[in-house]
Amino acid sequence: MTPPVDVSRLIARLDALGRIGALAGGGVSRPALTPADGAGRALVVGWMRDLGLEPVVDRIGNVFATRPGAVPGPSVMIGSHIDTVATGGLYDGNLGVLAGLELIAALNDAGIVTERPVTVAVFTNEEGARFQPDMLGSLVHVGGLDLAAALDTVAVDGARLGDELEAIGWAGEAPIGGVAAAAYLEYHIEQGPVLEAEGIEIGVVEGVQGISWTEVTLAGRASHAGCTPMRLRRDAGLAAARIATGVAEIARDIGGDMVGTVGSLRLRPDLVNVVAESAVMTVDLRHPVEATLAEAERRLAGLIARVAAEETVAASTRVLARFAPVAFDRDLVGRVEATAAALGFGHRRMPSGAGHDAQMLARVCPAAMVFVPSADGLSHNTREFTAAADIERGLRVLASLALDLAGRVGDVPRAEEIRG
Ligand code: HGY
Ligand code: MN
Ligand code: MN
Repeated sequence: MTPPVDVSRLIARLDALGRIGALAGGGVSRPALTPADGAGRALVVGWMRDLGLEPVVDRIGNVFATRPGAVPGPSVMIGSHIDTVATGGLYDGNLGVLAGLELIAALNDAGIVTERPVTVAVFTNEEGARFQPDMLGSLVHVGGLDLAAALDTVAVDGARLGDELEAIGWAGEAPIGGVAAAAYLEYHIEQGPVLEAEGIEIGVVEGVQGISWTEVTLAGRASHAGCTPMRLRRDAGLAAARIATGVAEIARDIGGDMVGTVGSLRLRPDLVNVVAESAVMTVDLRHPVEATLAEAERRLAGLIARVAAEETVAASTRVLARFAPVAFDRDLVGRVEATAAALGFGHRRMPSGAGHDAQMLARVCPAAMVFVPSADGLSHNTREFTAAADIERGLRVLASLALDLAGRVGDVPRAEEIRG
């Protein structure tokens, strides 16, 4: 049975949240623990209170709002994130959190009493673009990262995570891991081209591929671009460029699902007539099979050593994130599939190319995800878009399954019934 969810109400909330950090020309910029993130949190927590929930904030800033069930205990948790990359869209993360609120609203509207509590969760710093690793808040929640170490994480802009959390007023007092989940569901846009290309309405996500993020620092020597013979240069910019092309060659040579990305590359002094003294770059490698991801990492290490020697620069590396592939709970994945089928939606099983908080919750409870198509396969792009009809289908799958998992004790007597 599907609670009476209202997709227009969900879309209105997506639009309202999207106005916080809105970019001229479209898109959203709400990087983790910036004032825009703080304002987004305040809006969402206000909606939680409007729905009769009492949100709690833990010490890493995760927010949990629970609708009580007839029987106290671990809840059915619906979660995701509302921080975005700096060139983000309306849907990445936000859809999963606001769909959870829409479920709560529908349960309230219908007067449904669930057996289990239902919790909506907002996890801190899922994106990992400002503070690494990604999925940091949910990783701390499940005990995968020490709170003190997380609070001492330094951003790419030099800020300390704990200071930023205090500065935006979202350093909570609730203990880490204090809200237990019996099961975790995350509703998310696919962020890639598969569902749209195949004309399929629902993605039944079987797991998340492995993720390897490395920061590479190359130290050469600044010199005059016009006066320094090529043979005498220690050009960090050239070394970085060779590594960047080498990353693409590694991914293409391994082939299949292997992907490799150099998303950030900063040169110093970054001047037209100066041979670059230093380069700091990031390498994002991903693959569904751990052994293959490890092979790509080995090849990257060899590439860096070889280029550094040939260009006479010093190279150092720092791991920013490393997560092995995660398989979601088989039974729960099966129930996502069965729910989509029961609702008559076309569906297919698939892996997630992107990381998600669900991969962390999977460490402590059965977790699964529901995907809907991304227009043009775009995400982490201001043109990110998912049509209302697609949003509604995913919402109905999420709501139906969540109510099944929570159990339905019965309807609270409606006021008119009581009056007789
Ligand atoms: O990078 C990712 O996969 C996610 O967006 N944090
Ligand atoms: Mn996301
Ligand atoms: Mn993202």
